[in-house]
Amino acid sequence: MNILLINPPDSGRSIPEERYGITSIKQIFRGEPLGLEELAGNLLEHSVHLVDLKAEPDGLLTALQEHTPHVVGITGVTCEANTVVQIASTIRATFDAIIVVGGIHASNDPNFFNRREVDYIVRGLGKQSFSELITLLDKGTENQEVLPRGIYRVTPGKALALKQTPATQADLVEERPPSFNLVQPYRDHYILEKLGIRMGFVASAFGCPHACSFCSIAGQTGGRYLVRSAQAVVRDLALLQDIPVIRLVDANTFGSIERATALAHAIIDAQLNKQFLADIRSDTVVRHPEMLQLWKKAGLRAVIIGFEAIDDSSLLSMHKANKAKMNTEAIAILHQLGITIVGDFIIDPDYDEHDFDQLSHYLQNHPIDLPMITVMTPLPGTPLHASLRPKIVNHNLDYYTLTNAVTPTRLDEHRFYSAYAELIAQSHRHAHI
Ligand code: B12
Ligand code: SF4
Repeated sequence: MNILLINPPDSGRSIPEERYGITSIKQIFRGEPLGLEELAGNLLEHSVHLVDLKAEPDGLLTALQEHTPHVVGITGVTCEANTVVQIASTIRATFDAIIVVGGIHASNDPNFFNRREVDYIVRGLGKQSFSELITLLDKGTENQEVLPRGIYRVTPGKALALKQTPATQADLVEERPPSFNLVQPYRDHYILEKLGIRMGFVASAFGCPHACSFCSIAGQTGGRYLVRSAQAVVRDLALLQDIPVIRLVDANTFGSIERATALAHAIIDAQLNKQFLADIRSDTVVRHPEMLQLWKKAGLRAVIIGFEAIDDSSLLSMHKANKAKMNTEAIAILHQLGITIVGDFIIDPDYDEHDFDQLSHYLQNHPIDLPMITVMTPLPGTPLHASLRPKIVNHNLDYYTLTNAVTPTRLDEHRFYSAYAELIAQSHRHAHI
């Protein structure tokens, strides 16, 4: 079959920009659509193409005309969900293709895509199940057989009959690497912007052993934490031969110390000569500094840590299962090891001037190389969304970029975004990674 995989263009809207002319808050990141490359890696019996509309915003119609797909697969995060529907609608109006939607928003909020513009919704990892769906469609027997796990045929006007489908090791299809070659034409777009260096993505783990209330990662694996073998990860790294910096895109690369240690050894032995960026929790840093030392030897250049908040009561309310003291200790350990810290913080729409001052003071007094500050956002499908639902005033998913307040701000809204912008300006003054 001809299959076209589509990465949506940069999406998302900005309240501070639209209402107050504050342009410094909206973020734009770059990187390869690894999820789609992973899917393609398990569709080798078919003719698969990929169009990355982030790198080539006008590429959709040409891609459709050139590849005349029988099936299109579209991915998307929450702030891209409306754009995904628009793309599906454009395709529906002009081409006769089966339209499948998957990714993090489809996994967490599948009913959003339960509409006429779409044919199938895929929840979870999809690498195995999507390939099985394609086989059924290819044979023309899809109507007579039970759909693969996590896949739903749309039933517009009637809620989907959802089932819990936790992912298993088999869903990783480790033996088949991502089709990195599909994004070759776009490689120059995937750079670490500050340094102008090419950066590639590799996945080594899926899901997370924790369950923070605001986080949508649980939807990716149905709540499970799954790791790939060191051999499979090293194989993928070696495939990205000419790429010097690799972002391990896992939500938590170090959720299994045993596997993370084995992976560091395997990377060292393979002499790949690459540098890495990876996500880690602060309590893992504090409990396992020796593992970080090993990873430093393996090429770990920077870690991304969800510090989220500066006091225990806020961490508790987020179900972060961590302490502010751990954050401070982790900063000292990483500093000593010479590992760059990218630190995520979440400001609450309920913030008053005092809260902004306290966070500002914390950032001035802790050596975090690049603080990343987002607004607490109730992403559909998360426990936070369930608890904040009655307070949500903005339901347009275009604004769910994690840089807009979709619940009311305690401060005057203009003041809230001005204080937010000041915090970003202050924290980025000395930023470097
Ligand atoms: C890499 C990454 C990016 C890349 C995305 C590259 C791309 N697609 O173009 C970049 C840097 C561009 C990016 C941008 C953003 N990101 Co981002 N990103 C990630 C990260 C770290 C990894 C994603 C990844 O590659 N995973 C590995 C792949 C293999 O897994 P996957 O994408 O889930 O795909 C698998 C399945 O979901 C499924 N699947 C996926 N798509 C499809 C499609 C079909 C048809 C099928 C069948 C299956 C399927 O199959 C894949 C293989 O198993 C995640 C966190 C995480 N660990 O997941 C955050 C994450 C996805 N990002 C997030 C956010 C918020 C953003 C931004 C909004 C940030 C911002 N403030 O601007 C922007 C959105 C882009 C925009 N403005 O339009 C959130 C999303 C939360 C949500 N529910 O919306 C996450 C979860 C991080 C977080 N903070 O919680 N991001
Ligand atoms: S530790 Fe990180 S990835 Fe895991 S649930 Fe919490 S925020 Fe999500």
